[in-house]
Amino acid sequence: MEIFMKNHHYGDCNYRGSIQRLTYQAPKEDGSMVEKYMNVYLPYGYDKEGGRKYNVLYVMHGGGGNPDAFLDCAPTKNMLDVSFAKKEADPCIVVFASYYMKSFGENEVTGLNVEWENRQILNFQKELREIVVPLVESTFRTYAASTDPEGLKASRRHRAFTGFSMGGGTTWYAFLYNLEIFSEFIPLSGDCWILAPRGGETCTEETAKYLSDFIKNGEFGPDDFHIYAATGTEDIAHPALTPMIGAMKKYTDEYRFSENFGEGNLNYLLKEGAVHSYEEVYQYLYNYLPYLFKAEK
Ligand code: FER
Repeated sequence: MEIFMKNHHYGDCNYRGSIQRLTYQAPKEDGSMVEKYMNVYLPYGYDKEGGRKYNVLYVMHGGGGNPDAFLDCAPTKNMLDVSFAKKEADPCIVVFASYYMKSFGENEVTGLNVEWENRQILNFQKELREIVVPLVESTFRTYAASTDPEGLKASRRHRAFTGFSMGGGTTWYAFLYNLEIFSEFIPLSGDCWILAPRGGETCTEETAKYLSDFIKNGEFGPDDFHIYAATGTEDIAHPALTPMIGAMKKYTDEYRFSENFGEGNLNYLLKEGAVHSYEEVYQYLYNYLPYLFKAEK
């Protein structure tokens, strides 16, 4: 199927959002604390419209990255400014966080140990639920009336997660471990590693069955979430993500695939010729952004 993508081109925009840095302490695996930060994008007008509440999109970088990666490696901020200024998408708060348990600038990542990375993105789910989301949503004007588990659950329709590569893997884990507090998921060029690294390729059918059983046996049904997946035909994630989505489609009780974005609960964007890079995946985000947060409030 041919995908008709729109392309964002960097251009002047007079309605610019701002970016604030939030720092926080998080516990490492050994219990010691580390100072971390995240970048919080506040859309244009945030300061003026006192009574307004905002949806929140959480964004995760790829392997070796940091909270600045999406902002440094692609014109993501300009894309957000333009989307909101042109009213293509509803203005939302966008949070750029990190799964690494370190202070950035200290050490360099040398080569990727997939087992270790897989553990980090899984461990991050607790920090996401217990520290990141409560801090962001008690600081800024969101739909969370409170940031205890009940308050976050009640506002789950107003919270989405996306990420690139290992951040795409983090997105699948957010789906499996934090569906109580998130309803929309945009895995960009990353497959689900719940059974094994590159499980979408090495154990395709088992991974799809795991994802199906998760919904079949869980608290939330097919109307309670939406997955917008994407990659490119020259992307290293293509041999893992494409067969995995294909296998998920067969579980029609849980996954309602649609070629029309925003319809069903599972969409897929496969861009001809696109490689594994921030410059490609931020464009997928641009295409999906208009469909976010449209569900019944
Ligand atoms: C994937 C392809 C590549 C994926 C992760 C990667 C989680 C990561 C590669 C790297 O960081 O080098 O499908 O899924």
